[in-house]
Amino acid sequence: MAGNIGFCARLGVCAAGIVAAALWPPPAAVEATAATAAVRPIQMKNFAFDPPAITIKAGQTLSWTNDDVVPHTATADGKTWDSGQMAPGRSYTVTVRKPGTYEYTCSNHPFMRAKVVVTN
Ligand SMILES: [Cu+2]
Repeated sequence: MAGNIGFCARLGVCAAGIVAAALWPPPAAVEATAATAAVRPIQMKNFAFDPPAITIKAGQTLSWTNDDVVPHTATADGKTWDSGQMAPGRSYTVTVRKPGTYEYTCSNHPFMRAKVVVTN
């Protein structure tokens, strides 16, 4: 193995190559992990969105989860998306394909405001 490590150090990418080879063909769980990596979580907690501003790439998916004890919504200005009422524990996902800046709020609590920036 020592020889392998030296070889890897010279190549720089060898470790990843070995892992990829060991997992080929990839088990279903690995594919699921890769898919969920495109999902960016946003928490609704203590009457706030966390993070209050998030930057994603076009085509990524936002996933809000209500971790509060009252219903919230994730409602974009202009209704680009609207989760409707989300009871505690519920989630809502949106895949945003168009770059731009999207501000959104909770329609129950207008002081809850946050922003999504979608880049190419
Ligand atoms: Cu709310």
